[in-house]
Amino acid sequence: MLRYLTAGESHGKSLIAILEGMVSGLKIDPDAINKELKRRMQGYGRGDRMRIEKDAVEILSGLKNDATLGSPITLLIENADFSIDKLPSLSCPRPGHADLAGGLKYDHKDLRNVLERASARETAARVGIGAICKILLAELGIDMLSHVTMIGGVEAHTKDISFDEIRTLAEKSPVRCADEAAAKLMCEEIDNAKDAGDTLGGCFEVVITGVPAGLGSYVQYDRKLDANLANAIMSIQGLKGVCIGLGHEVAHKSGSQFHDAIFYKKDQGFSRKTNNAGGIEGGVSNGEDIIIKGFMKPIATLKDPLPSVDIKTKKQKKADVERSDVCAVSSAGVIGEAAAAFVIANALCEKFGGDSLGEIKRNFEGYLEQVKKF
Ligand code: EPS
Repeated sequence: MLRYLTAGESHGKSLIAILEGMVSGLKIDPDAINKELKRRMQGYGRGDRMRIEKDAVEILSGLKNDATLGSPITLLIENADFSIDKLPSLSCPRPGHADLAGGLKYDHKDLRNVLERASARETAARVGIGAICKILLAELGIDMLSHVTMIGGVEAHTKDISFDEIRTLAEKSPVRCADEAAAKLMCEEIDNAKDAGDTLGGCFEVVITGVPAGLGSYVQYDRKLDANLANAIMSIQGLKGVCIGLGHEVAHKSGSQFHDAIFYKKDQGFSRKTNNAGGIEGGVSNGEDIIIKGFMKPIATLKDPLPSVDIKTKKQKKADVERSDVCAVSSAGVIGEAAAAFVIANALCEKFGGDSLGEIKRNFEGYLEQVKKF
């Protein structure tokens, strides 16, 4: 079983993540982690903090000569903006942020004590964890991408574009959107929102390819792969919805329109011509691409703030304003990949036993043979 914890405040000294249960013998190139950290920081609409930080990982434990030992792996990412003790206190909660609910819960009269940990800055640590999981997935032939499919009501059209093309187009887009015309409109919407002192949310898609049939299980609620992916994606700051495959569109379809008919060819095995289920049936991967959509709300810090109440005076006041992003959906997609990579890596370790890379690979390949002969 894989598990991890993160620690660190947004403007504290650093972020830390500890990953436990990763196989031994996996070569970790810190640059592969740094590449993911950099991807997370980019995107049209991100705020000034992303110009201050130079996210880079230091690996404090779990490796010898760049290979995993099977012991806990500790990642450290320094905060360039280490200013927590000097920052002003906050008393007017921002609607949509954790400020008020967190203040009530922990009895914090300075709402900065809430936002420091609630901030999406924490996701840098999670992207570090996901980057290590992706290295394991790559060893087993599993690959993934993310791309933005909607910002501020502008929808991308990518239906007939291949996995590789979507990745190439998304990686060079300022909003990580594979539809260039839509990306241009999304940037305009972000500009308009910024000028109006407002913010935007949207939707991203994660596509995972090469996952064999049989990850997760239908036998118990907490072993369902779709439920575990939904949990991981929903835990990303600002996420309000997750769906697998067509997701909420199921409500518009009949059974014959929705379900993916099954075909068989001797040399290819079982296959589908559609993938409305998003690669998971009954909580179990079915061998098709896994498709996850995440829906992010608009950032809660508005430069033209909504009405709020000062928690000290109880007087009606505008919500506090902090440095923030106008739109962070492009980053959320990268974080979504990391969150999904962890869940898939964990499901692989559960199914194939994961003490060493050699063992998991051997068991994985043996199982693929079994599936081929089914
Ligand atoms: C973030 C760092 C934060 C914000 C953002 C995500 O930096 P700061 O608060 O210092 O400007 O840019 O966090 C939020 C949107 C939020 O609501 O907390 C990051 O590293 O991704």
